[in-house]
Amino acid sequence: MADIPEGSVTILTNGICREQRKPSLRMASGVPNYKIILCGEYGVGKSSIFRRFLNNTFVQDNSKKSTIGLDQCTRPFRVGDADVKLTLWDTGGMERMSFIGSSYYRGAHAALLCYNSSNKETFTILSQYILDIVMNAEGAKIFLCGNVADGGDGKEKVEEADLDSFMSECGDVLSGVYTVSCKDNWGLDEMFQDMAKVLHMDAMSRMTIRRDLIRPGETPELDDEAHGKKKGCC
Ligand SMILES: Nc1nc2c(ncn2[C@@H]2O[C@H](COP(=O)(O)OP(=O)(O)OP(=O)(O)O)[C@@H](O)[C@H]2O)c(=O)[nH]1
Ligand SMILES: [Mg+2]
Repeated sequence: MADIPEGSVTILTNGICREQRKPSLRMASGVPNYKIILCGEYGVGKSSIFRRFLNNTFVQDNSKKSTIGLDQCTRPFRVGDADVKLTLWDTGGMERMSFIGSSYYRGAHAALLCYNSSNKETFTILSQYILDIVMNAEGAKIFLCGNVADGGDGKEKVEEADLDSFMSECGDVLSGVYTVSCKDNWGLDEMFQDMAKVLHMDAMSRMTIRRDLIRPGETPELDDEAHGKKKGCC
């Protein structure tokens, strides 16, 4: 294999080996790039959200094929008068505990925690995922996304009262709560745009706080430690 640049990770995607830079956030020399990982139970629509982000498509795939390996895609966004990028990472539930898992969580600025609003089982397990994120992606912001707002053909639906009670227990650790439908292409653009805004505003306020600590001539860089301190969990 060719020399891997410093700070890169090697990813296996469906058997294909490829290299990529470890995400870091350079504020002075380039456009800030925020890494967001998709989390949540099998079949909640993580890859469907990824596809909407990638090329605005939807696949009604009933073959129950789980995502294997990792995938990632970067898109530009505008926040106020600043250019920023979001890089969305997708993996299947089965990869979470494998060796791939650590690359997935490493350097994440945020996790988009997804559930299927027409399948309550995917909702009741959310606190376990929050714990996972807090343990493995220290400092990452957590955004909650209820997919399948079109109703789907699921089992027991997630009611407004379920969400209210979850929010009263775990609301403090969430930086945003969204409802979307990948099928109807509803709520997704607004969600990505809002996440870009929240992440960038947060990074900017951290930059202001850290400005006094940066010596002249140094490039300010927000790295893993700079995302913030470990949050508590519900
Ligand atoms: N009705 C409806 N179906 C959806 C929606 N989003 C995804 N689906 C369907 O839900 C199924 C699972 O979607 P995926 O995107 O593969 O789910 P996943 O979370 O990536 O699953 P894993 O890779 O196994 O973890 C597919 O059949 C999708 O077509 C939605 O908004 N509405
Ligand atoms: Mg998937």
